Amino acid sequence: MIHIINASYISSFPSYDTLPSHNLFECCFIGKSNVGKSTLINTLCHQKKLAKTSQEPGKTQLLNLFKIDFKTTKTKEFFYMVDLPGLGYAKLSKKQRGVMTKMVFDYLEKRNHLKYIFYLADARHVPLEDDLNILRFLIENNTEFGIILTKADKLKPAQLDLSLTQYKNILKTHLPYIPKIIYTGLKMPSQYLAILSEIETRLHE
Ligand SMILES: Nc1nc2c(ncn2[C@@H]2O[C@H](COP(=O)(O)OP(=O)(O)OP(=O)(O)O)[C@@H](O)[C@H]2O)c(=O)[nH]1
Ligand SMILES: [Mg+2]
Repeated sequence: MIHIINASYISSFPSYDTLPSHNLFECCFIGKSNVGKSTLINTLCHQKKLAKTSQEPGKTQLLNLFKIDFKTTKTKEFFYMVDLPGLGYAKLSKKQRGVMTKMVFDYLEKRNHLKYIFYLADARHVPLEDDLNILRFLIENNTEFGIILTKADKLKPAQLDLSLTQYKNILKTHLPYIPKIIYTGLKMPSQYLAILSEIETRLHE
């Protein structure tokens, strides 16, 4: 298993083609505003303020690049994570929303360095048509991706089971296959290991 030993913020970029070039693994976190993308990056990296979070949706507005130092039993290496603005943040003007949506989708579609996408959604809600459209886009775009259902700590175990089943059932009827699903929540360390394991299997592909 990989261990993240350090993580640093590199910079924020306004478009996919202004991000620096590299030849390492890069993954990103997408999803609607406020689902917990920035919080997840901080938890994975054991830092409270690496990626900026907020109770107010719409905190992340640019493509934020982080360098992640990790070690295995044999080596020390690094890869990159990108924190993305939330999709469909209602309080922005239509024009601003359009700019941000284009920034995110251009990044997903055109960033050659991007090797894996984590699609985050709130474990308390079933996927809606807009979620399904994004998932269909990811499938059509041929990028490898997985789903992370966040805020599972807000559900009782039986409710979480039910939510997961309902989520999968809806995907089954609307998508050609069910992607890998991991749930996370505060104080659920094994789930974070499952995410690192997804990253680890793809680091050197
Ligand atoms: N209980 C609980 N709260 C969470 C979890 N993940 C995130 N939150 C809270 O949800 C709020 C939003 O978290 P962010 O990480 O800022 O969400 P985001 O997806 O980055 O939001 P944008 O940058 O606006 O797109 C914060 O108040 C977090 O503390 C979780 O797993 N459990
Ligand atoms: Mg954020």
